[in-house]
Amino acid sequence: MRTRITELLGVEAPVIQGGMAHIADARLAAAISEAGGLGLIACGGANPAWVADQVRIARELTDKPIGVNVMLMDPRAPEIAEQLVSLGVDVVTTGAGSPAAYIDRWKKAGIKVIPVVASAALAKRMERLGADAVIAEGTEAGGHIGELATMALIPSVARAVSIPVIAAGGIADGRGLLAALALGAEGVQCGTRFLTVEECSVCDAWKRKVIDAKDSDTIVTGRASGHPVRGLKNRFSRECRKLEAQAAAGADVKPSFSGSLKRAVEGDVEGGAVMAGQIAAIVDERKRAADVVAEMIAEAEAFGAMTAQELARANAAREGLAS
Ligand code: TUI
Repeated sequence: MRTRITELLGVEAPVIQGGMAHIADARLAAAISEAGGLGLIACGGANPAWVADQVRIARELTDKPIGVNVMLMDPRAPEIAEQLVSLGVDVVTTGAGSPAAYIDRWKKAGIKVIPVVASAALAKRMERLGADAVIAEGTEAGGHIGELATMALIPSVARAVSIPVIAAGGIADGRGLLAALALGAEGVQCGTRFLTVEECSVCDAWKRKVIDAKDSDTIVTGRASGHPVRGLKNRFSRECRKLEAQAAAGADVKPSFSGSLKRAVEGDVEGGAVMAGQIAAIVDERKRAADVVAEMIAEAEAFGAMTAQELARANAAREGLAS
């Protein structure tokens, strides 16, 4: 499956891994890149020495392209951004802010720059500043989110820019990839889908929660703070929502999000922020990263060749196999 994204990145499959701060390490990134997609190491919440170490390990595990994700709300983002210039990574994706201050520096170092955007206006700005592509991430996604849904955001962003668009938010199988291509994207970014793979370091309880999740099992906290974050319902997210409701009614209370993702990553899946997207509803097995990527491509190609009637039959058969 070739698109401008596979050409740009030098990969076989137009499937890239979501940032996933505190989670995505060399092992996960290398597994996805080895599978023909693009794996990334998450710099969010990490120290520069850890990032350098993980890039070195990923280089030992694969000869394929490797990226990093920079979380721009991270206080250490400026330091990490500078460090990337000498680390020899192929691609940088950014999230939760504007990477305007860093794009020139990264491009001059030969790094492909792909910011996450949540609107057509920001996509246009990123194109003007020299971004190689954009990731348009809908509100279905896990973690820090924007307002627009993927179904509306992708065609809007694809119309607004001429650089290639990668769709994110709510995509976890070949049907999602095919739908994204139909809406004008030339690749997809998946986070939730890769949470449960064998090579992903999150604890078993987190994987279990993703596998067990129904479509209504995610919740958004932090809207009042201006930094909405989607995660799975648990004691932490319910308590946050309760405090947010009390604050809206005038009470002098405020939920604390600091350290909440780290807590969950360390195994406290009731007391921490277990970030995941709405598509957790259809993620129901573990698999290896390589199988996830291969099956996505095969399914998108097979479904893409079908008539409407055949699609209905194929979907029915798919559910029959799943249950
Ligand atoms: O960045 C993400 N998702 C994330 S980051 C993260 S780490 C975290 N840890 C603790 C608390 C909160 C977060 C977990 N998930 N996705 C990319 C993304 N970027 N989605 C939306 C945006 C975005 C939104 C507004 C990007 C830019 C923007 O406006 C930029 C501007 O300044 O105009």
